[in-house]
Amino acid sequence: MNEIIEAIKRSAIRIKEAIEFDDTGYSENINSTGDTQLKLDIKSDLIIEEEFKKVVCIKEIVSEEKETKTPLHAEGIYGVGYDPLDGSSLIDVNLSVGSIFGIYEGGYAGSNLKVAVYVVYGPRVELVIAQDSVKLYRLNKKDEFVYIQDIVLKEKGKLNAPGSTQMCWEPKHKAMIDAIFADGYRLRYSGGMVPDLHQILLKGGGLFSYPATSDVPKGKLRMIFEVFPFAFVYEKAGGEAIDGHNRILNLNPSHPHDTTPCFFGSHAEIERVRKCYE
Ligand code: FDP
Repeated sequence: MNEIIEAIKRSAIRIKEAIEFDDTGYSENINSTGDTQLKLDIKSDLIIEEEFKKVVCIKEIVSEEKETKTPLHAEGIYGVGYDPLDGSSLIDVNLSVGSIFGIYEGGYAGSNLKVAVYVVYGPRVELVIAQDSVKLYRLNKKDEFVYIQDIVLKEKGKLNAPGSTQMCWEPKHKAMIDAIFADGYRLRYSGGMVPDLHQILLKGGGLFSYPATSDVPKGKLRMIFEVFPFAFVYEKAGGEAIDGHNRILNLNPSHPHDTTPCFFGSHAEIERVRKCYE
């Protein structure tokens, strides 16, 4: 497992350099979700694949940027699902973006997730590893990730990050979001799930939601690459992640790119979601 984490660190340092200095333009390619890929999406995906190829315990990888799984080492035991550069369309306006990794053993169900890792490329580069606990590291001048602190959510937070297009929300969802704001929560939403979820984790708690809507009835965010890893992080930090009804980590996708509605937060906010959706 340590070898996988070291490969993620090497990838993060290379992706950080690409974000800082490479062309931010679009390529000619369209990925399996239908998004036109940025040159940086393709480069980040290649960097990660190159680094993971050196790690023999990885059996296969599945990237948000590719339609199908890529076998790596027949003797390997882990499958890694990853989003190489989440929120990449925010790079041209110089907002934070991230990479997300889920390390699975025995298939890509939420219950098979062993470790989740994400990297935030912001004013600083930070790495978060969730195993038994959730640990925050920061890149120093010598290209080392230095331990900063454990991340633990409070019982109730103050931030609200409501995703998707409001005109497509169900009335009950709108009523819940309005009620949360009426209770004094502050809006924090950049449009990049990595920095938005990271902010809630570091500021002690709150709610991030990406619900089922009239335009995306099964939600937008992908289980294997985005939702399961963050559900794992939130649970290990003492919070919760549900799809409105069920625990996210009990879900089992039938296709690598399956999506789900999702709600991440501390206990108090997730309890509100349960009451709204029950
Ligand atoms: P993006 O499409 O820009 O890559 O992964 C999808 C994602 O970003 C998340 O990072 C983000 O939370 C979400 O989409 C934002 O979607 P909305 O603009 O629909 O709220």
